[in-house]
Amino acid sequence: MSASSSSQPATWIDRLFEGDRAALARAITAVENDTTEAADVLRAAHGRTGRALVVGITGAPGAGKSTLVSAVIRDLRRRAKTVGVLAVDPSSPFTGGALLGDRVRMLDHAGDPGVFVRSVASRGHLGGLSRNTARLVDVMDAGGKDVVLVETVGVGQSEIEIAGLADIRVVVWAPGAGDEVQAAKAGILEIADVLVVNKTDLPQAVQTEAALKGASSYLPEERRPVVLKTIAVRGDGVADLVDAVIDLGARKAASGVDGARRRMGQLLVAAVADLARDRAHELEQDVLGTLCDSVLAGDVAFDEAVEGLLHRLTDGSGRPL
Ligand SMILES: Nc1nc2c(ncn2[C@@H]2O[C@H](COP(=O)(O)OP(=O)(O)OP(=O)(O)O)[C@@H](O)[C@H]2O)c(=O)[nH]1
Ligand SMILES: [Mg+2]
Repeated sequence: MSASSSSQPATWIDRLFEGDRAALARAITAVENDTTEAADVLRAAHGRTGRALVVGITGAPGAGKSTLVSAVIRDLRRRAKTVGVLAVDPSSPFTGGALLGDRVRMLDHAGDPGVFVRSVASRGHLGGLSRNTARLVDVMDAGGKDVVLVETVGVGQSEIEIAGLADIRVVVWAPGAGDEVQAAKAGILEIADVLVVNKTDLPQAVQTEAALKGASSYLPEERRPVVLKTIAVRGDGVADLVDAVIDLGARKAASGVDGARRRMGQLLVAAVADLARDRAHELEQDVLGTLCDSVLAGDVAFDEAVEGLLHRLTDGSGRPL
């Protein structure tokens, strides 16, 4: 951004791109709360995304994700990589002990200027959460973080959606953390690039690993996740995990996969859907009512009505359908 366009916000936004911590914190808060500064931040940030490796870390509650994230941060710092972390909790906005625990656990990185950790509270509907997270990933990317880790709790559709923002998805599983069949059913194994069996210090880990390998053996070979074992509390297996993630990231980049572009695609599609829904809700009741009557009377096919409605929402001509 040039100095000539230096309205008040541009000054601090420039500092964001110089790796300034306070500016990054302010930018994230602005985007998270959708303040008037958010649009300026995002416009500037979107010209500078695409450098970071974005890693999604998901899995059942208590599987050891945060402990693992902490160990991964330590390993990445040894490799002189800067790290941004977004800890997302879709289920419990303000009550979640998990978030508090995550913050406490990550405190050992608090004095490190190369690490930036932020919890993302859930607000509004799920789509809003994943969109919000996508924007925050972009801000951290533009803010110069080499690696952005996104931790999500759970194994449902929401986590899959959020994990979709990542270049590399790591699914963490631990003995007793849940039913492996459930994981397979929820499609969580299908989205995994790396499947981590954590807590392998526990004796049941052998069965867990076998069950997960069994469940993922149904996937076509090229989509089968790499399976790795860790003991996050001791840091065992973490270097191998980081090696695998960096290697997969490099391979994806070499094959022309552009994560920032894909995230932008998701954001655009979601924004269009939002806009269409908002405008549809603003339609005068009689317009909608008439259309409903026509469909119910069999005069207009449902698909035709949808197309007509969409056309009406977009061309702005106000013509009758
Ligand atoms: N035995 C053993 N315990 C572990 C290991 N990794 C994590 N834990 C413990 O498992 C518990 C949960 O760890 P977290 O890192 O909070 O798990 P999480 O998946 O982030 O949990 P949520 O965010 O609440 O879903 C903690 O008590 C950890 O100390 C491990 O490798 N072995
Ligand atoms: Mg956690």
